[in-house]
Order: sequence, then structure tokens, then C-alpha cells
Amino acid sequence: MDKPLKLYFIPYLAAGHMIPLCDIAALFASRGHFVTIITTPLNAKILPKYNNFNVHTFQFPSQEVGLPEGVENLSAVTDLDGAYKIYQAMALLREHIENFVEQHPPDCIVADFLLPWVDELANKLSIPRLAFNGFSLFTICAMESLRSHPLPEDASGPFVIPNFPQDIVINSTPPAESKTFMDPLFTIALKSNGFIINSFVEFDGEEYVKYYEKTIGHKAWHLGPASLVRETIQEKAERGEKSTLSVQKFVDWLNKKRDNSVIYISFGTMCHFPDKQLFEIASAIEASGYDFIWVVPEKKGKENESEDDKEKWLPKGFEERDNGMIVKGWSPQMVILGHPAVGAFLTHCGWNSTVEAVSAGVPMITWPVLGDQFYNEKLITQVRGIGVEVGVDEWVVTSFRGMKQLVGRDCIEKAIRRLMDGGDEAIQIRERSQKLAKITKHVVQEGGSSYENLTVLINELKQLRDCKVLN
Ligand SMILES: *[C@@H]1O[C@H](CO)[C@@H](O)[C@H](O)[C@H]1NC(C)=O
Ligand SMILES: *[C@@H]1O[C@H](CO)[C@@H](O)[C@H](O)[C@H]1NC(C)=O
Ligand SMILES: *[C@@H]1O[C@H](CO)[C@@H](O)[C@H](O)[C@H]1NC(C)=O
Ligand SMILES: CC(=O)N[C@H]1CO[C@H](CO)[C@@H](O)[C@@H]1O
Repeated sequence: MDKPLKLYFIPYLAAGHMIPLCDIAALFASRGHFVTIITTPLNAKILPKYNNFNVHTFQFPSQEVGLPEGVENLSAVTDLDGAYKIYQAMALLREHIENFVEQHPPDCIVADFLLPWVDELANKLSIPRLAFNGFSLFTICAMESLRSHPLPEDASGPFVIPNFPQDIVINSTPPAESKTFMDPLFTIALKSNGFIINSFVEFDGEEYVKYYEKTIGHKAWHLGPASLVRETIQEKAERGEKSTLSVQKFVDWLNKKRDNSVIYISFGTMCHFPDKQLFEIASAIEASGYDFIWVVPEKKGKENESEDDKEKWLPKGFEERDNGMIVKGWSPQMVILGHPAVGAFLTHCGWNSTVEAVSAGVPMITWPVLGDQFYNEKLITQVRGIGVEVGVDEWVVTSFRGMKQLVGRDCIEKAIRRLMDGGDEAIQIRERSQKLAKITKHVVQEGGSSYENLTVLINELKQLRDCKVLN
């Protein structure tokens, strides 16, 4: 075999960014390349216990940014100020990372697009750079269309994605602030050698791959879903933080349920609904009568939560009912979604959750909150037909600032019934979900689209390396 590549991966310090990027790193390593992940000590701890890549850590600058010792990622902060400090810390790490990379230059750097300075570093060393932001290519295309055909300044409400392969109406206009934040990051990401997408071509669709290359003039490699690297249940369960309950407990509970009879509800690690909203969700679950697993924020339902506090977010007697599990904090999501008893997933459409649901063939009830989620929703519902919408149109800048509108229990219950009551629409949606899941099983294996995309990418990087040596 010819000389392996040497690659550095620099993930952003947030679980949703870090875990998928490290899964992708493992894919490169599984092809015999030398992979090093650059991060901080506590974040290194949550990496899977692979030994096919190296980890190089830099001390997290807790004191400099004023974060308590032991807080090193977005999941560990609870407000916007904390999130900003994590961003600042990443900027402070820049110098250390730069020195390291300059002294031991790799053949390629793969970095989160929230670290735009990697562009300069890579240019300085004439190293190819790949960008990652955890978005689907569909979403990147939509955001780029919007950048080149901006909506009027005072636009609000639903809009049609301009100049797009399909007529797609997004339920709400992105807040100006997220545009101001994202635009410069995209400008720099487009200077990279290409985007790495944690998805597969069959999900985004060939037409969007073509559209991206032609219209945006930039490359994208679909290498995912990288989570499939973890085949066994134990490996699946070990992703992310330790679950508060044992995996077996979930499996035992689900084993007693009929196929497609349980709703799984989770809004990811970054979503902070007000109590009133949780109450509406609980009421809808109750009214629907279906069995459920509901992941609520960790601070909810602590042992010492008073009855008064509890009543703010849970209807009286809710916990005493025996047809559901309330999980505080982290859940073994892939194990739950992979169980045949789970019939629908009420989700915020975070990309990581979306890909996990697609891999498991579980139809989705979409409830986007921010960021890329409103675009993901349309890929799920309108483009692939593997989910139904709750009908949300409030797009917030950050979940820390909370939502103003309440989604009422009736809307939620209706959406649940559309998927769970077994009508024709539900049957078709379930069939399409399962078909896509079947494809997913093969994409990262030899001959699959993501496997082959990775081969092409590796060859291209080798060529770039070898040309450089010749020069
Ligand atoms: C986040 O950081 C904390 C420490 O600050 C660590 O214990 C935890 O495992 C990390 N979790 C994730 C998901 O990154
Ligand atoms: C519950 O306990 C935690 C720590 O043990 C404490 O920080 C919190 O204030 C307590 N909450 C209530 C409502 O008593
Ligand atoms: C990735 O695979 C798809 C489907 O096989 C193909 O159309 C596309 O050109 C590949 N992408 C790259 C960048 O090679
Ligand atoms: C890859 C990754 O980060 N997976 C996580 C996605 O988010 C869900 C819900 O928060 C977690 O359970 C997954 O482990």
C-alpha cells in the first residue's frame, strides 16, 4: 500500500459537532490513515474508546475566559454568556494549535467551520483543508441560495427558497442575527477544498449534489452516516455521555411493547423549552394515549424538585402512569431508535438526531427550533416524505433565550396521531423511512456511495500531497 495520509481533525467543543466529526475521523483511520484529533482533555474523555486514532490535547483556558474548571464544552454551559466563553476559549487555543500544526504539518486538516482561522493556517502551510459544519448538503444549498438571492430586509414569515431545484417553502424567515453570524463563516468555508457531509447521497439527493457543484462551484463529499461506524449495541450506547439509566433498562422496557407503538421524544442537548411548553408536550402525550420515552432537560425532575415546581411542567399524576419513561439528560438514543417498538420520533431536527432516525428507519415528527433545523425539516417532510410537521414557525437565535410562542397540545397530538394511528399516509411514510434505512445500511460499506466518496477523497488528497512533494 502506498504511504498513508496524515490528517488532523479539529472539532468544535460541542457534543453535536464533535461526536460526528470524530466518527468521520475514525472512517479515515479505518482505511489505514494516520488520524489525530485535536481537542481539550475533558472533551477527549467523551470520545469513543477507539484506538484507531490519536488524540492530542491542549489545556482548556478556563481561567482566561472565566469558566469554572471542568466546563469545556457547550453541553456543560447553561446560558448564552457561557456559550460565548466557549467560543472565546476556542479562539485562545488557536495559537497553541497553530504552533503544533506548524511543527508537525499534516497532509490535510479537517476543521469545524466555526474555526475560520484554520483557513489562514492551512494556506500558510499549503495544506488542503476540508470544512465540516454538521449540516446536510440540502441545508448548505438552501443557505447558499439565500445568500446569493437575499430576501428583503424586512422579510418575515414563510418564504420560498430562491432559485432552487424544487419549490420549497420554509416555515419561517431566519433571524437576522443568525445570518450575520453564519455568512462570514460560509464565505471562508467555501474557500476550503470541500465540505465533508455527515450524510449520504441518497438522502440529500443526486440533484442537490449536482446543484451544489454547478451553482455554488464547490465540492462536497458525503461520507456518512458516520455513526454507523459503531456496529454493536455497546458501542452505540457508549456514544456521548453516560446515560443516566442502564441501556438494558430501556431494552427490557421496549421489549414488552408492540412494534411501532412507542413515541420517542427528544429535543437534543441544546434545546431549553420553558416549563409551559413541556406541559403542553406532556398533555399531548397523555391525550394521545401512546406509550412513550421522553428525554427532558437534566435539571428537570431532580430528586429535590418540589411538587409545586413539578406541576409547572407535568400534569398531575403524569409520572404515576405506567406507560412511559421520563429520562433526565442523556439517553442511549441509537439503541432506542433501533428498537422495533419505537414508531415515531418527535425531534428538533438537529442533524445528528435526523441521521440517527433515518438510519433506524423511524418516521419523524418535526419541530425545528433554530439553525439548520428548519431546512432539515423540509428535507425530511417535503423532499423525502419520511415525516410530518408539528407546524412550528418560531425560529429563535439561540435556545438559551427561549421561545415566545407556545406550540399547543392539539397541534402536537394531531401530528402524533398522523404517524401513529396507522392511516394510509402513515403507512407510506413508514415504508419510505424503512426503504431509506435499508440503503443506509450499505452506504458506508464497500461499494456503497459514502464508501466510494471517501475513496475518491482519499485519492484526491494523496494526489495533492504527492504533487506538493514534486514541486
Ligand atoms: C462536556 O464537558 C464536560 C466537562 O466540562 C464533560 O464532563 C462532558 O463529558 C462533556 N460532554 C460532552 C457531550 O461534550
Ligand atoms: C436541588 O439540589 C441542588 C444541588 O443538590 C441545588 O443546587 C438546587 O438548588 C436544589 N433545588 C431545589 C429546588 O431545592
Ligand atoms: C459521491 O457519490 C455520488 C454517488 O455515487 C456521486 O454522484 C458523487 O459524484 C460523489 N462525490 C464526489 C465528490 O466524488
Ligand atoms: C453523534 C451525537 O452527538 N449523537 C447525539 C445526538 O443527540 C442525541 C440527543 O441529544 C444524543 O442522544 C446522541 O448521542
